[in-house]
Amino acid sequence: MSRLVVVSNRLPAALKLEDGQWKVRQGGGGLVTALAPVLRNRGGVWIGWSGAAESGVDVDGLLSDFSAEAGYDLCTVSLTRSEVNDYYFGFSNEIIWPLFHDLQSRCRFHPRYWRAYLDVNFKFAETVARRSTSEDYIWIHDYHLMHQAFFLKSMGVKRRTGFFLHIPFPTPDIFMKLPWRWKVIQALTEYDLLGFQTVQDRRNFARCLQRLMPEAKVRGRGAVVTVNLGNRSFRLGAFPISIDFNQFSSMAKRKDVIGRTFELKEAVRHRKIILGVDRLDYTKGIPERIRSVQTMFKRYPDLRGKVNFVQVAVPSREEVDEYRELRQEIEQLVGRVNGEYSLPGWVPVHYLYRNLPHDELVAYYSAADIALVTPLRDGMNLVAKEYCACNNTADGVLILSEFAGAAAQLQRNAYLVNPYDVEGVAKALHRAFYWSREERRASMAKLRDQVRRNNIFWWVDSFLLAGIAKTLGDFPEIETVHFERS
Ligand code: ADQ
Repeated sequence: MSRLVVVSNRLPAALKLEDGQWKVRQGGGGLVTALAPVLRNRGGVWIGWSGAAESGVDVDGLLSDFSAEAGYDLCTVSLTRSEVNDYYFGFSNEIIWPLFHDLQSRCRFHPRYWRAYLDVNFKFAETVARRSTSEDYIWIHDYHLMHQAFFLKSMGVKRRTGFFLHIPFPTPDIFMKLPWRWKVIQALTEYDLLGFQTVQDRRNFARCLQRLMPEAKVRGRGAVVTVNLGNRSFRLGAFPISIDFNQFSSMAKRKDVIGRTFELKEAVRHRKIILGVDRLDYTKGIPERIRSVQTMFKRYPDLRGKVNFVQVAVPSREEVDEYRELRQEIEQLVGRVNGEYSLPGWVPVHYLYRNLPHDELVAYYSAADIALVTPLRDGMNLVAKEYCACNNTADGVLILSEFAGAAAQLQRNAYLVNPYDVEGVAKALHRAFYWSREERRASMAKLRDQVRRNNIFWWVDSFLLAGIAKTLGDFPEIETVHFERS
């Protein structure tokens, strides 16, 4: 029986040092949100780094309870402090992350980072080789681990491999800045299937490939195409990631969540709520968004006292100076707007810097009249989809950046904006505020339909069908391991 082996930089459970003791915590971020429901109770394996760069910690012991609960095995790859610094903070987050989000001026192209990236990829590939069989399907995730198929092949290990890139793939003029561009492209050609969030990303990859390897021939049309390269071929596809629609929608209908939603609305005296929810990252366009809200209050005095902007930001990469500076910038901007526009009994911007429990996040989504999702660039953006799923009354408005992958799917019924155009975003907010109930319902009902149909299970099935002509149903659920072990 073949199993799914998921490989990603981080495991879905993270080890955190709290009061001098290591604790297991459910990991955050889009990838975990998307993949945890996929492996649950299917007896597969998830290989990744635990988040603890220390030796002498009984990582396996700490994670075994989590594995039993989750219904699949967690297998850790341990990293040293300097590997974490150079491979994760360095190559992944100071080179690939900004470059692939079109922010090349933020890149630091250190040769040391590249070497560490290769060493760590090799380490991961050794673990994959050891923990899988030739029957398994190896599904590798994201830009940290682009060299897995390359190293498995160079070790002589035969595996069926698929790679999914969660972030955008840049155009050739940006990608060509990467000093190791040829080696990265070559490594990616070793996968059997390469998945991207949008057709645009897939096209960008094909153009970079043809620029660097003119002998590569791309054939076919539609979502999945074939590349012939020498005596082998592999496939490229666009697979827009999604969410577990029913889970969000039904949580929003829970009595306690409805109660909490009401409390949130009451707290702002039933004024309209504009909501932003993001990991605190410079790609998410949070300062630009606050400036747009500021411009909205300046240009449209009719909205003063009638609307609240709530920004929820999840702490992210707090060790990095750039992220600390971004946090300060956001806090100053919030202070400035509130200083300028507050009235007795009304504070225009509410800013929450924390991770919210799932039901609390859903209550915020349900309470919001307008979701303001304006990343400068984003692979997909799950927040946009989560907002639609929670909007059971279907009378909210989604304002969405044209540079989010989600725009390719949701453009017809979301209000698309350019996040750099603060005047344009302010105007969109003003218009959305006055949309009639019928207009809101017509658009939101279609958005919900789209997200309901193209949900996370549809995403997994499309990837697996393209990769191995199987669907999730071919990896049937098993008895919860939890009971067998106790
Ligand atoms: P991320 O950049 O992390 O993911 P995103 O798609 O926005 O981005 O997902 C963020 C996730 O974090 C959402 O599921 C959201 O619910 C959760 N979250 C946000 N704020 C939260 C809070 N305060 N408390 C708790 N949870 C919160 C990367 C890519 C994206 C891509 C995803 C999936 O950068 O472009 O959509 O992977 O492929």
